[in-house]
Amino acid sequence: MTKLLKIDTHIAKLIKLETDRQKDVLEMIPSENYASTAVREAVGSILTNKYSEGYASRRYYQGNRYVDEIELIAVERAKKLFGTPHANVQPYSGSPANSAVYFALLAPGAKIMGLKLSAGGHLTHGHPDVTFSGHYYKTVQYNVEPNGIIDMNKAETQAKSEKPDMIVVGTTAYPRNLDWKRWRKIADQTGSLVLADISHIAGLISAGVLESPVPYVDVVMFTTHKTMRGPRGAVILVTEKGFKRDPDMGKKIDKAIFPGLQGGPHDNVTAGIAVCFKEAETAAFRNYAKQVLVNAKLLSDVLQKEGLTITTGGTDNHLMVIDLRPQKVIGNIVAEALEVANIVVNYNTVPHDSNPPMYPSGIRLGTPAITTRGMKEREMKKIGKWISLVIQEVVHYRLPEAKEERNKFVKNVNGEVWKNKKLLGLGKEVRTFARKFPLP
Ligand code: DSN
Repeated sequence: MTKLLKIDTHIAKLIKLETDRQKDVLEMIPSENYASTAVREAVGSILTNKYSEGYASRRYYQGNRYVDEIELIAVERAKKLFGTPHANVQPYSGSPANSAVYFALLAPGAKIMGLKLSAGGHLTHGHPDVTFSGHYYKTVQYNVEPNGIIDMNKAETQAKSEKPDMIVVGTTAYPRNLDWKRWRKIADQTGSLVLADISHIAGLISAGVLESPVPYVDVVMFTTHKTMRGPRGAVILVTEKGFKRDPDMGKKIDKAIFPGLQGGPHDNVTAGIAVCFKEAETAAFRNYAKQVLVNAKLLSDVLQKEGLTITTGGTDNHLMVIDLRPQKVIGNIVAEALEVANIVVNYNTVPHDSNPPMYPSGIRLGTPAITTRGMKEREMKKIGKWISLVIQEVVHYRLPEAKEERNKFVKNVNGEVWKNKKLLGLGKEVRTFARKFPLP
């Protein structure tokens, strides 16, 4: 970054500091990962200079002969990797991709049924209050049981009584497999379209270690920067089933992305997406995906042996949620204390959490990024013990009953944990350990 250092020293220095931070910590937010150097070279390339509104051979700008080829390669690789007849690689990210699917296939006011945010769904899956998906559509939300698992019989009863136009099957904090086949059966009885949001698990599905929804659903979308390990972006796929239901589904999705919602695609990102799909075709990536699952399962076993509660009692995928209600400490404080120890997670609601989302009772963590750095079973055992140690260190902090005291309480405790000698000492140990596993 020699030029950047000259032109804008401040930004260059901050990027350098962030690079060091990424090297120093165990990145365990399950939606984060490390893109390869090849992906980052594509994203940082001169393709950022180009405008190419439209689609290959149908652009509104001249000079797109190479961009056309790049986008077509990305589309063909997506189709091949997931086995679908149609792919759109232009969505800027997950929320725009979900918006486009709704705009393309639903009339305003249509009914969407999606998993509740607090149960591990996503805001755009029909949160009734704070997103477009709840404002411009009628929404009905399904929930998990107190054990954290979706009861498919209940989901079926709810769908039959609500008759949603679209069922969204997808999660951001759900550690169990999704029953694609059963959802299809339900949707066939209610006449609903099915959208699979596989943002978290796309890389694991493409590698064949988790079941693909493609044979069962109409549309699939995913972000490309999580387990897919590409740049920040998203893809929408239309399946054979989708085309059978509506032969124009592909065209409708494309039109909803451009000109419906977006302007010019980010061609540098499209190139990065093409590269990550090429990487995903390799045996090395398939081995990576297998190891992500092995690591997650082992880590959840170790944490449970340490006496911690994992929602649903374990994991089938790359993530887990620790329920801190038995310890009576909130996720915010544990997440901050873990950061002092150089372990980075996010605080999260647990199923049927009685605490508000600002002060939830859990933390969410996963293995995609640490597995990219080459960590395996031996390392999971160490990490599980460290996490448990950190929780023990902050277990005595109790959220005040009075709402007006809570914000100040969290601020004060967070200030205290950054002075905690034990946590700071552990932070040094974790940093030395993390540095042994280079970033791509
Ligand atoms: N922000 C993503 C996650 O962390 O799961 C979902 O969009």
